[in-house]
Amino acid sequence: MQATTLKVTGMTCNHCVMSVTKALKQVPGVQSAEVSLEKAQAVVKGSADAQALVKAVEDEGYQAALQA
Ligand SMILES: [Cu+2]
Repeated sequence: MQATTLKVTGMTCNHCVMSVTKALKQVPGVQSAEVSLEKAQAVVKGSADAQALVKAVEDEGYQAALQA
C-alpha cells in the first residue's frame, strides 16, 4: 500500500489533529491517516491522490505540503 507523508502546519492542539485526521479520512481512497502534532506531519495510507490530500487539509484551515 502506498503511503504519503504530508507536512502539516497550523495545528496547535489535539482538536486540530482530530480535524485534520477527519478531513484526510474523507478523501476517496484513504485507508488510514495518522496525524502527529509533535512532528507536524500526517502519514496517509491508501490510494488517494496526493494533491487531494493537500487540498483537504487546506480546506480545513491548515497548511499542507508533500514530503518526500
Ligand atoms: Cu487545535
